[in-house]
Order: sequence, then structure tokens, then C-alpha cells
Amino acid sequence: MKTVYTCFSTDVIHEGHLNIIREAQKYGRVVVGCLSDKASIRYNRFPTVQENMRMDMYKKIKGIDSVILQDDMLYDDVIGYLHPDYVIHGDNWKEGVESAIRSHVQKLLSAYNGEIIDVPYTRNEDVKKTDLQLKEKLSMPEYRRKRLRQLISMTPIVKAMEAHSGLTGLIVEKTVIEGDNGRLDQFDAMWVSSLCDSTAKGKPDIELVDMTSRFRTIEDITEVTTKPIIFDGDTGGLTEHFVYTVRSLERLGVSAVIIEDKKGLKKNSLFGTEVGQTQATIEEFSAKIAAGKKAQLTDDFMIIARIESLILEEGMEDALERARAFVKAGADGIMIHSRKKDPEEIIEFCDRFREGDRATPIVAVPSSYNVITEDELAAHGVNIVIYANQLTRAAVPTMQQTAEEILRHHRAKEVDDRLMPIKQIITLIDEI
Ligand code: SPV
Ligand code: MG
Repeated sequence: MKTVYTCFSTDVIHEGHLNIIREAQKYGRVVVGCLSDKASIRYNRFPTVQENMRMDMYKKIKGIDSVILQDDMLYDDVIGYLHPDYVIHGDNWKEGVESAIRSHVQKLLSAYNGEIIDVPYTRNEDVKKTDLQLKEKLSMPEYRRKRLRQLISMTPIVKAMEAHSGLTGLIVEKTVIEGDNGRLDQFDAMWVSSLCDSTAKGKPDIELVDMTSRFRTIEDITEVTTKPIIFDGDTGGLTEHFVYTVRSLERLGVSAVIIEDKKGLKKNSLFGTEVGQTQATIEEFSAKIAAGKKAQLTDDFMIIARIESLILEEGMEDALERARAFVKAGADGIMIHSRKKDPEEIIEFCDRFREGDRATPIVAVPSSYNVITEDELAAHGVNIVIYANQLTRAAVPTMQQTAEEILRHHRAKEVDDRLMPIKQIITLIDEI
């Protein structure tokens, strides 16, 4: 009897999956692989049903002989030990980024004369509706909010990219690449930066954009995306106001707020000591964290304390003392910031903090020390890396240069080659 293998990552079984099983049965005994939660995060969409429950769900489908766990999106593990005669899949994987997976599977199978069976992808209203419902489910506050904590426990390092609008949110949501090793890769989360949110509104990053407006940005993003959001809460404002902010963010489905231990007029950290900035005392900031934690209603939400000691040249000992105190006050994570080009002080902080605390998540924002890689950060105990402003910094020079050239040439012809074609911009939202 031949073995036919197919991999499912779905949370909901629809006609398309049943069709694959029916086709598979024609070739031999059917083994279904359940793509592990860890692999699903990178590959397709975040599972709303955990892998053990998905395995139970698949086992109940008629026509399946056995269900196994597939931990590698490229099928190396399963094909290595199962040696299926056939791998069956919807023919939608012939196109787009998934085609890299198909090519890899083909290579693995050809080593022993195994074959791929491509089944025409089922495109009916029911399947479309199920897909849409799954997406909707992931965008709901209760699913989105808890996703950051889930990611921290499931992946070596959570990768967050800044978003300040529906469009940039879509770019973070949908950008998927085939990495060097053939595996797909994408961002895990979004960072709603105070710098980029303010910049998009033409305002300086000094807590001038009010919370109602910042919440509006979050809503623009949540309307079109599903990935978890980390909100840059600046100083958190007055403690009496911060407790309301926590509740609003929870309601919006935000996963975490990061507040920094500064007081008075906040200026952007990357100014460092060039501008007057005052650090709050440990007691003052601990009280704000504790009040926020007390106000919090869900278990999922995280309040992360951002330490500005290295930015303000107050020294490593001060940074470490603050980190320990803020964790004691209830902080769910620590963000350590630096504006040095060399990551040395960040590495020292992480190593020394980890000596006494293995559990509290550490967040790093390598805008200045951008030579460090995600793997290196993870090796020093960093759990979340934030790319805080790169999309904004990419867009501004291009827009300025385009504006200048149109002025220079008194027409737009000269810039046209560099622009997205009109046909593409009018359908952009459907395409991305
Ligand atoms: C932001 O992105 O707004 C930040 C990070 O707070 S930084 O600009 O480096 O201070
Ligand atoms: Mg900020």
C-alpha cells in the first residue's frame, strides 16, 4: 500500500481540505501532517487553535489513516522519516512564495522517485467565507491581544516593525520573503512608534499628538491587519491618565504598551543628552507601573518598562537597578535603549540582567547599533526586536526627491520611471 501525505495548517476544515483527502484516498493510505504552531507562525497565519487540538480535529476526519506533527515548513522532517510515495497539495502552491516550498518538496521526493500530486484548489463561496472568517477572528481584540505573549513563548525572537497607518500596517502584515535557507519569513508584530506617528502628522515627537489621535492610528491599523501591536506610550503621561490609557489599549486589542522612565517634556531618545530630559525616580516610575498593572483588566496585556539610563549617560549600574526595581513593581518586560553605534552596552546589560532574571522579556530597538543581528540579540536573551522607524525613513527621502524633481523639470515625466505604475496604485490595496 502506498503512502500519501498532505500537510494541514488550518484551524477550520472546509470543502477544499475534504477534497484533498478524497483525492489522496485514490492513491493509498492517507497521512495528514499538522503543521506545528511554531512553523505556522512563520509560514502562513497564526493558529487560533493550538496544534494538539488541531491534531485531534484532523483525526476525526473520515478517510485519514493517521495524523502526525510536521515541525518544518519545508517538509524535511516528515519526508525524512515517512518517505511518502506521494505528497498531495492544492495547486495554489505553484505560485507566489509557497512555490519555494513546492520546489523543495519536489527535490526531496525525487531522491527516491516520490511524486507530487497537485489538486485544483477549491475556490467556492464557502471556502472564501471560511478564509475571511478566520482572518476576522484573528483581528478581534481578544485574539490579537494575547498573541504577543504567545509569540514570546513560541519563537526565539519576536520581530516587530513600525506601522503608523493602514498602509504601513498592511506592509508589515503582508510582507513575506523566501529567506536564504528557503524558509519563508515575515514580521511577527507591529510597533506604533511615537516618532513615526508624530512624523506622519507633521508634528515633533514630544507627546504633542494626543492619545485620542494615537488611538485613531491604532484603529486605522487594526481595521486592516491581524498581527499584534506594541504601542509606544512615551512617558505614559500622568499616572492618573495612564490608567485610562491602559484600559483603552486593552479594549483596542493592543498587546503591550512600552512606557519610558522620563518626566516633564519628553523629547526623542536619539537626541540623547543634546537636549534637556529628566529621568523619573525609581519610586515615581515604579508607582506608575504598579498603577497601570492594577488598572489592567485582561491577563494578556503587557506593560513594558523602558529604561533611559544609557541614553542619558547615567550608567550601567543605574540601568540594571532600575530594571530590577521595575520588574518588582510589576513590569511585564524591560526595554533597554541605547544610541551608541556599537551594541556592546546593550549586550552587557542583557547578559547582566539575565544573570538574575531568566524570565522577564527583554526588548531591544537597534536603530543606532544596527549591526547586530536578530540571532545575536536572541543569544543574549532579547525576546523582542523592534525596527522602530525604518519604513518612515525609507519613504521621506523618496517623497522629497520626487517633489524636488517635479519642481525642477516643471513636469512629472522625469520621475515616472521610479514610480509605481498608475494601474498598480489603483489596485494596490487589493494586491497587497
Ligand atoms: C519611537 O520609535 O518613537 C521610539 C524609539 O520611541 S526611539 O525613536 O529610538 O526613541
Ligand atoms: Mg517614541
